[in-house]
Amino acid sequence: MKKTSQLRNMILSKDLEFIMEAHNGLSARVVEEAGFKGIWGSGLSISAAMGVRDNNEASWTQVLEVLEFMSDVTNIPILLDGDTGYGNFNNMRRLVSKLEQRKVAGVCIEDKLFPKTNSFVGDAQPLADMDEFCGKIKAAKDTQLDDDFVVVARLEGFISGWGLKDVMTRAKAYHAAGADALLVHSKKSNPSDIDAFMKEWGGRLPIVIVPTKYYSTPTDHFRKLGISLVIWANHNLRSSIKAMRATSARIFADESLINVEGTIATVADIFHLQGADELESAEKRYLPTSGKSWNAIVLAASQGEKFGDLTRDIPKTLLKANGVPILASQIDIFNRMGITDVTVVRGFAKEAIAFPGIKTVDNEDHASTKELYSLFVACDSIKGNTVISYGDILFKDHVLHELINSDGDISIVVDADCEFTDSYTDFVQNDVPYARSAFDRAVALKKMSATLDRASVNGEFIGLWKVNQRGAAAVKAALGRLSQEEKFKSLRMADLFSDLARETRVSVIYTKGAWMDVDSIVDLTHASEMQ
Ligand code: SPV
Ligand code: MG
Repeated sequence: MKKTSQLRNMILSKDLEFIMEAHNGLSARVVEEAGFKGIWGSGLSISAAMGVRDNNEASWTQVLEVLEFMSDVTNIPILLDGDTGYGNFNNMRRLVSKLEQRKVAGVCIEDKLFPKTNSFVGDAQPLADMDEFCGKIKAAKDTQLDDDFVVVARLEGFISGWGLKDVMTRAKAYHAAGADALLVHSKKSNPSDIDAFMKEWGGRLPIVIVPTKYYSTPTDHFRKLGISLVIWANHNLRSSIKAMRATSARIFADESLINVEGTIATVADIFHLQGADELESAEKRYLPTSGKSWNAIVLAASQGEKFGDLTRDIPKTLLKANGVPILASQIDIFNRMGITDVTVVRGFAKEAIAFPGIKTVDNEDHASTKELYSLFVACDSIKGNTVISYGDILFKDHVLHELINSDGDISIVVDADCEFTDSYTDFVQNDVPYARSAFDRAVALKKMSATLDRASVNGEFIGLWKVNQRGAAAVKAALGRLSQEEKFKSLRMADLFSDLARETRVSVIYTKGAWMDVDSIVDLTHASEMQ
């Protein structure tokens, strides 16, 4: 329901309703969370929170800015304490327009002079000319575009020491001018002004009160009088002053936080009030999949016997291309993409793999097993939104970017330009061959094997792939199945993918180049050139 309609309903309802003071976005959120159906945008509190006096020292546009924050972060209506309307009827018109634009549901104006003085300061404050004030009310009502916008006329007669007769005369005039409700203010410590007014008024318009000074009057008394709306006008501001003073004094005296930590709101509570949860879910919806929620597994257990002396003491993942260990390049590329949760499966010469910030899992059987078993030991790190890579490949940022932004529960990167060499290669057969014209077609893996018939080969798996949550579950289930097989320890990644491709869709992302398999001295030289 529109905020204006909510406020109008409250004012018109038969029940006694309550609104609570707020003075900024944060306190507005607190009021809404407490369960209140509306907010009083108190002039006293808003000015005090700015550190200035309640004498229109803050300009009306500065007040408007505060209101905009309050309105943006809440779903309940705000009734603004509009003081005297910040000028004459013309200023009032502009105020109403600006309030409506900011979804502020209503405004209360008081029959005093600009610049106003708070009702509890001094005695016998001069009142506005009655007819001039009626003009302001009419101007406000004529300006509002939304029929439900609420204009409350506030009677300061009792505050200024006038009697019931004069207050009543003005009340009738403001009613006739089109006010939606009247706020009858009193600074007595008992409700006698209000009692007298209500007796005579007889329910012609809804009545609003601010029982700051007659706070000990039981609320039921107001109910019985037929009051429509009670404003608790400044109690959040006052409570915050007391709490802040106590905290500041304690920390100042202690030169420590130890005695306050348990007595104040947690930082998590601040995040909650700021709506951090909403941002988190919006990020999931709107941000290109950032690495934040991703993790990576690098399968880096093998020695790489082919490299002879180069890998006598270190695993091949630590071979340097252009002076940088392959694994370091991979970690770097993951970090650049925002993926900081990186698990490296170590095996041969595991002590040599020690990079800051990485997690490690060890494949103790590295000498007699292949990369699939390394993945199996890292099973707990297959969480969903996980990138998995062989530890002996280099790839360009855009390849990883395309992979993590791709749809598909399980996606693998396949180079359509594969070579047929003596080295072990994960050849793939897909349902759609690579073609320039089919660049945005969805492609699925049919089979992966090192021994595919050449004619059916559509490319080579580069050793880089990803899973989302569903994909992770499918992979874990497949690993579970395969691990029952006797020859499990000798199975390869190709066996996993062929198994998966039978059960579920394995999406293929074609690339041409932009990666390198550092599998021979020759490749290593090329890798240096690629960097
Ligand atoms: C305010 O909250 O600013 C009010 C109410 O106008 S009172 O302070 O009681 O005047
Ligand atoms: Mg005020």
